[in-house]
Amino acid sequence: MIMSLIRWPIGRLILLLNFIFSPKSPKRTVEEQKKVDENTKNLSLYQLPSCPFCVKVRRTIKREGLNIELRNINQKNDYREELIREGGKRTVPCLRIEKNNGEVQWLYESSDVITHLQQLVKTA
Ligand SMILES: N[C@@H](CCC(=O)N[C@@H](CS)C(=O)NCC(=O)O)C(=O)O
Repeated sequence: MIMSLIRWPIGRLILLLNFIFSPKSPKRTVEEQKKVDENTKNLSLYQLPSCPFCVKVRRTIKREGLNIELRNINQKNDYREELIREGGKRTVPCLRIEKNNGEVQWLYESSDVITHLQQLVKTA
C-alpha cells in the first residue's frame, strides 16, 4: 500500500521529466527511414508508461527515430498474458522480435534491448 503510494508520484515525475527533456529524433531522408523501418518492422515493445527502464528504452526509440509498436501490459490483459506465457516472465521492458522464419524471440533487460535496437539502426 505505502509502496504504491510512493510509486505513483515517482512515476508521474519520471513521465514529466521525460516529457520536458524528450530527446530529438534524427532527421533522415524518406529512403533512409524506410531502411530503418524495414529493420524494425517485426518488433514490439511490451512495457509500462512510468517504468524507468521502459522510459530508458522509449527514449532510445525516440532518439534513434524508430517506429516500434508499444504494448502497455496494464492496458491490455492479452499483452500481459502473452508476455508471461511466451516470454516466460512479466518483467518489462521486453522486446518481442519476430524473425523472418516466424520464430519469436523475447528480449528482456533494457540495456540488451537498447544495444539490439542500436545495432539494427547501424545495419540499416
Ligand atoms: N534489469 C531490468 C529491470 C526491469 C524491471 O525491474 N522492471 C520492473 C518494472 S519497472 C518490472 O517489470 N517488475 C515486475 C517483475 O519483474 O515482475 C531491466 O533493466 O530491464
